[in-house]
Amino acid sequence: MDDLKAKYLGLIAAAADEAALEDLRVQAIGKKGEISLKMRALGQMSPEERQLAGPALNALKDEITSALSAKKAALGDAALDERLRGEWLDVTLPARGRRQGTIHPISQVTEEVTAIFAEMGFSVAEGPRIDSDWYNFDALNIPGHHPARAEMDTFYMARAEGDNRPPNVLRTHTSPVQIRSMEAMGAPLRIICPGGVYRADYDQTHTPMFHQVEGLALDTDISMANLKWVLEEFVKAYFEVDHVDLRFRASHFPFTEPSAEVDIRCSWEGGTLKVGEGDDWLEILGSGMVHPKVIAAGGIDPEIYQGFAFGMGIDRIAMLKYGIPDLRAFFDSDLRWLRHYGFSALDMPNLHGGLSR
Ligand code: 2NL
Repeated sequence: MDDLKAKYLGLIAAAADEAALEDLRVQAIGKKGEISLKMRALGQMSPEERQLAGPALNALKDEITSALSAKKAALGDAALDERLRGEWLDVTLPARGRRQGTIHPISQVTEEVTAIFAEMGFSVAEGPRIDSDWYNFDALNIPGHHPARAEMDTFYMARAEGDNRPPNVLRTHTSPVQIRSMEAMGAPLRIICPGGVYRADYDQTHTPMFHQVEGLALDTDISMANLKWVLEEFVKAYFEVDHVDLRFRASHFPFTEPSAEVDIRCSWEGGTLKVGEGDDWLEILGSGMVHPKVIAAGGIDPEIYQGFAFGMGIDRIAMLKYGIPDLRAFFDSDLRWLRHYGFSALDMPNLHGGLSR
């Protein structure tokens, strides 16, 4: 028994890897292992012999089992140490100049818009891209028969056979995020909601997925004057000019009353856009005072709170600011295009360091 013990404990201590350890386990205490066979032979012994050999064999088996698992753990630790040594990395080294992609203009513009509105006290809210028709339409005062529903070229999700609930939709605007934010945070509220939206439309100026940023400010004393100031500040900061003229044109949206589309004064000299001068007007966003029904749909009392909302296309304002002629190139994943129009990951837009460099 002592010889067996010395033999196996020695072999286990010397095992080089987990495979060798497993071989030893089979050899010693596997079904036909040396110790297992001896245990099987207990049946042929006299009761006196068995009383001595049985417990001793059991103790030996236990000892070998724990030696095996201790060695296995030690081998695992050693393997981990080895791997950590091999994968050691000095994280304080400067980044390699092995530039593959760049920051996409849509990401850049989203960060720019976020930085501008953050300065004015707006936080960013996000939500699901697949949402119920209630959040996408009804809550926004767009009932089932409303022409806006048909006009939106909505993508509908499939329902399981026999499920007669109205189908979910790919959100056609980021407004459902604003309804969810009203429900979750109540008023007063100042948020912007940037993100991808979907409409079944594809041509020179439309892609089935595009990006929008909407804004919402609710409080007890908000008027169109606040909307005008916020948008003026935004346009100046975004186009990085000291002066702009805005033109508010009466319009109609189901979710705002009154509603206005906003144009900015500009010129197109030699094909490049100059904001703040010239005799042309460029439409950049839609806006208005939030419809009381929409405030109520967000679980907020429209007798106490009112506010403004606006929405604009991120892709569109990115094309305008950075002179990108073709919308569809945004979604081509062409590295050459991205290297031309993209931005450095190390230049984070902020109002003090400059939005774009
Ligand atoms: C456009 C027009 C707009 C809004 C979006 C909004 C959201 C809520 C309540 C009220 Cl929750 N309004 N969003 C309001 C006016 C216009 O977008 O032309 N976008 C590109």
